[in-house]
Amino acid sequence: MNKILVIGACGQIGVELTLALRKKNGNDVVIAADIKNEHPLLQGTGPYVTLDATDADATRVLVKKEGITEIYLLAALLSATGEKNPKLAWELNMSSLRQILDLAVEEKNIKIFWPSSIAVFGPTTPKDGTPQKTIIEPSTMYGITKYAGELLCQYYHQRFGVDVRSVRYPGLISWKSLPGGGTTDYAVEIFHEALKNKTYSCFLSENTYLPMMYMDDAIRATIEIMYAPAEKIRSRMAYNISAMSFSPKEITEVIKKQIPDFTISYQPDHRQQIADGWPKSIDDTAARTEWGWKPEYDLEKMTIEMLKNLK
Ligand code: VAH
Repeated sequence: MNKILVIGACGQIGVELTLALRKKNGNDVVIAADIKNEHPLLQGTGPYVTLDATDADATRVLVKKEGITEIYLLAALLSATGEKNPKLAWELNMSSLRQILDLAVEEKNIKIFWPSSIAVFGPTTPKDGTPQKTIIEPSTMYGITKYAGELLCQYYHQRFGVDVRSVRYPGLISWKSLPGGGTTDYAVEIFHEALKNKTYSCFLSENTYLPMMYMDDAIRATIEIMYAPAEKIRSRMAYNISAMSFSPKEITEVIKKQIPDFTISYQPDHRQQIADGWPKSIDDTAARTEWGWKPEYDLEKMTIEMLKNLK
């Protein structure tokens, strides 16, 4: 019998992943956990516990008491916040992962999902059609924790047989829950501002191309990789997954088809340098051939969904 724990359940991915896992498995077998107060969209949909992802003892007690068989570890500091507090980013992102992997060694029957990011790639990585295996020299603390985490996952799989699976999420766009502290967050803010004020001041320059994905695709990719037969998962670092790439200028043009008098201005800030170190587009052939990944949302379809739901 599956018993699932989502750590970081109140974040941008966590809220939607928790709801999707409850829909798939039943509400009561999915325990949502976060250090924050329960997100309004989760209230009344299933069990919730307050948990500090870096508290190894509390996590161990919860996992053993509940007989957890699957853990989704989403707690992390993202790229922009991580640059403001690199020490905390390393401690939170790495200690939370390390203790979950150690738990899986102790308990034997725990399957783990842990998100990596295209932030593992840095300024020396080829920017177009970035392959899964290439030059990987992250230039942000967040990217460093994600690459170190991928290597840790591969080590724990090879050395101890831990069944841990991971994908490199691109920038994620959602309407149910807000992102926090990311460099790609402009692509969420722009929709809110377009509807509220019909204008947006963008913190990235107009031709900053970045790989992006609608949250529904990201959640489906997460569930598909977790429920794929183990023999299909050939990489225990993380799979590139991709759906689209666009610039602030391009997304503005698509929004203007729905809101003709929307205008944008550009005031690049410290996040521009982070974005400039990331790929423009991603090659996700391995995910497509090994476990059947395929996106369903492009920029047009996502824009219609975002504006319809935010209205
Ligand atoms: C960030 N949204 O901006 C995250 C993501 C690829 C970007 O990892 O930090």
